[in-house]
This record gives sequence, C-alpha cells and structure tokens, in this order.
Amino acid sequence: VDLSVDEEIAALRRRRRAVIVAHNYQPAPVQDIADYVGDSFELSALASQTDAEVIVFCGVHFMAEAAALLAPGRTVVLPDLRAGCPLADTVSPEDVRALRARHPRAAVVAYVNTSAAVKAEADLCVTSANALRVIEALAEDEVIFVPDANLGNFVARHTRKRLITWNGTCRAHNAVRVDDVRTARREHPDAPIVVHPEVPPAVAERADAVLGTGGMLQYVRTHEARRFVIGTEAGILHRMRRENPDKEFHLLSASLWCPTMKYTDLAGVARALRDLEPRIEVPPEVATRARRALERMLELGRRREGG
Ligand code: CIZ
Repeated sequence: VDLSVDEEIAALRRRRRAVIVAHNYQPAPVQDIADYVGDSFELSALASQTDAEVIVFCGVHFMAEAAALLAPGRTVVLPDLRAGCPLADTVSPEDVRALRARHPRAAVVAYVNTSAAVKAEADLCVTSANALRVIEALAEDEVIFVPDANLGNFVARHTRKRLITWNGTCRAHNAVRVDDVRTARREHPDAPIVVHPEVPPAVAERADAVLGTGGMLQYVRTHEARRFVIGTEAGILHRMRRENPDKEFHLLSASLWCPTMKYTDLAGVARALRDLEPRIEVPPEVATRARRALERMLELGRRREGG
C-alpha cells in the first residue's frame, strides 16, 4: 500500500515511540504535524521531560544539540543537516576563551543560539525571552554576551551592568530597516508593531513591544487590537493566524525569512523517523559543561514560572 507522507509519519511516530517538536519559525506543514511547537526555551524544557525514545527536532542544529544535551540516552534526529544557524556560526569556543582571558572578572553568557561547544565555555545560557532578567540577576557587574550584538545592545540599554558584546547578527532580523517601521505605521496605523530583540536598535526603539517569540504569541493573544505587525521570522505568522483566527497579522519586512529554517519538510521528517538519521550527538567532554550552562537557564526559567 502507498501511504501518504502524513500517514507514514503517524505510523512511524508510534512505532518509534517518537515525539516531533517544531520551532515557531518552521514551515506551516511541519508545525501542523508536530506534537509541540515552541521557542528554544519551551522545546528544551520539553526535551528534558519527555519519555519518548526518539526526538525529531524540526528546527536548526543548535536546537537539536540542546535537546540532545537535555535528554541523554534518547535519540535526537534533525531531518536536514544543512539546517544550521549563521548567527550561531559567528562565534567559536576559541573566541569565547579569548574574551574570557581579556575580561577575567566578567560572567560569560551565551545566547541559546550557539553551538554546544560554545555553550561549554559559558557560565550560563539565556534566551531572548529571559536575557535581561537573567543578566540583571547575576552577581558580576561585567558580562560577556555572545553572539547577537543587537540583543546584547538591547539588554545593555536596560541594565546598569557593563556588557561586552560580540558582533554577530541574524541576517533576517538585522536586515529590518527604520523605513519598514514607517511604512507599517502608514499602512496599518491601528496595529501595534511587535519586534524581536535581534532587530537593529533603531528599529526596536520605534516598536511598541520587543519580545521573544513566546512573548509575542502571548502579546497578540491578549491584546485588544485586531491587527498586528510582526517583526520576526515569517514562520510564526502561521501559528499566530491559527491561534487567533479573528485577528490579522502582517510581516514587518520581507527580509524576515530564514532559509535554513525552511530546509525541513514532511518527506525529511518521515525519512528521519525511518532511518533515525541524521543523529545529533555531543561529545561527552563538551556535553557535561554545555548541559550545566543550559540547566542554569532552565532553573532560572522555572523560578520565573513559580513567580
Ligand atoms: O529562543 C528562540 O527560540 C529563538 C531563536 C527565537 C525566539 O525568540 O523564540
């Protein structure tokens, strides 16, 4: 019998005792077959709790690595190995060691968008959702922050701590322009403009809210406006429209499209379930240190949930 790709995924998911997780930026058909859709923090927390034997991670490489770190003994597969993160690739473990040598009193904070090898050099990880709060709570007055310069500068503008930032950026977010904000205000004067902290500072300053994707989803769900302009990767519009069928969503800029997030497709998910490849593994000597940095992030996140 010829099964449709959806039926094949459903059958293999049961046989493999697998969970399929998808990032908020994934293509619509992938979000629709996933068991969970979320941001890095939510998907990491889920990986650390699931009893599934296989985690199919529909996202980019560093996210699958984080799942492998937090779910030891499980098989983590990334449907397409080309799905990297150019932002994460801007910084290496050697770069972090050199920064630490130059600023020995500073805490080293790695944005979750980093390789496991870079996380292993950090004291702790943060996401865009908790970066400011976590950095504020550190004992150190000096903080090395890698790799996103725009997120680092956003935090720096809201804290008295001295931030030493790396000069990485996300190509999609960093290409948003002040002119895009002006055009959106003209075309949708009643719509709040919500942007991600990876956009340039001049854009963030002109927006109505600066939030990670989890925060954005909550913002549009609870805000009384009927129309929103969204300044983050286009994939999230699918989830916003599905969860808020009576509201309207517009993308702030056509640049907000991440090519590597789009490598995942249903055929790739089926293949990953069938072959249990490409498998994502982290060498044990890196894993122990990287896991500690991620667990500190999860621990601080849980404290927030507990109030
Ligand atoms: O933290 C994440 O998942 C990323 C990459 C973006 C966001 O704000 O959710």
